[in-house]
Amino acid sequence: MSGIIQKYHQYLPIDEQHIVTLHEGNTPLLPVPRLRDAICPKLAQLYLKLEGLNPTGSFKDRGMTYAVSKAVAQGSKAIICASTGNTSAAAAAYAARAGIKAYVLIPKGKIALGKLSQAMIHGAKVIAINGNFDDALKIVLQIAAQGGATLVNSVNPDRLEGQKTAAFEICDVLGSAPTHHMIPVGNAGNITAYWKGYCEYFREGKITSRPRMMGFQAAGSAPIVDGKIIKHPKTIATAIMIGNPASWKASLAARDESEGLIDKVTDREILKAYKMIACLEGYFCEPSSAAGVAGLIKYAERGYFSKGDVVVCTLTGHGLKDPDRAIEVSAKLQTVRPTLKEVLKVLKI
Ligand code: AN7
Repeated sequence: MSGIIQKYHQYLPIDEQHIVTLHEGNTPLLPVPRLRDAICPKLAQLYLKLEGLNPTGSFKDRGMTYAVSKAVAQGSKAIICASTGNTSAAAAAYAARAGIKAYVLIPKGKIALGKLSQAMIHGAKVIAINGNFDDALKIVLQIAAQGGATLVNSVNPDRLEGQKTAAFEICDVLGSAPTHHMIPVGNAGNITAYWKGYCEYFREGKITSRPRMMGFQAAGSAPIVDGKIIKHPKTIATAIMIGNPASWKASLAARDESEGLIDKVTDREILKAYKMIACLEGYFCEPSSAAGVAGLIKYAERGYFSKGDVVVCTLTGHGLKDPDRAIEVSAKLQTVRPTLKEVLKVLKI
């Protein structure tokens, strides 16, 4: 067993001795027939790429293993990032693994508790700012420019290089590319990275077609769709509450070259998808992760798909990151006296 750098070493050049890995990647590509039948029965197959099963519970580990390895190779003793939560969790973990420092800026009160706990337990220096993600990113860009620490936000190209391996894995498992790839969009790094991965495999003849990239932002936080920076982004999907995406331009190229689209889904649509994935297939993702599936529902209802299409939805992060939201959207927990009679009364069986 090894991580993505060893597995795809010809695509991620670095000296073996500098590799910092938690054995990320190789995540399941789960066929989900019940979800397919509920959303769009004419699809040949629907798969979920379970990125929440990476070591820190999100897809960020793919980019972080390579960015931190490169930082270490260059002699860096510290990394820094702004984050809506998952990047900071991964940065903190890989810095701990490498024995270097991590500095993290987060928007106060706007990151899920599980993610905050991760950054803290791994020993990162965490600072909350009274502002949003975009404010935090501006500050860390300045600190990194002064040379105090290596920037590991996705403006660091090594992050996207690592993240493209998820597309490789999908093609390796299927033996071909899907027809459509549905994915949440925040900073728009991941959609850009997947497209890069598909294009590299296509150029090498490992796949003979490429998917349409279908990205989905949250409606209150959809700068790419609305065509303007959103000063005060709002959504329950805190991971993608980003008003000025770092990879804005590159994601437009991914959209256009793939003849795909980037659209928005409402919080209500995101939460519906979030619950469907959990209830119909037994997999628990965080709300933001469900944006791609929410987009699938939206476009299936419009009759967008054709018979025989093969669709992959990336579920970017694990549900346990944000347990409060799961409890909030579920049936109320009932408490009764500890007797058989009382329990049977509530169970109605
Ligand atoms: C679960 O952690 O930006 O479009 O700072 O955590 O590549 O930004 C997280 C983003 C989707 C969006 N799903 O990916 C951060 C951060 C989850 C996420 C995204 C994020 P990009």
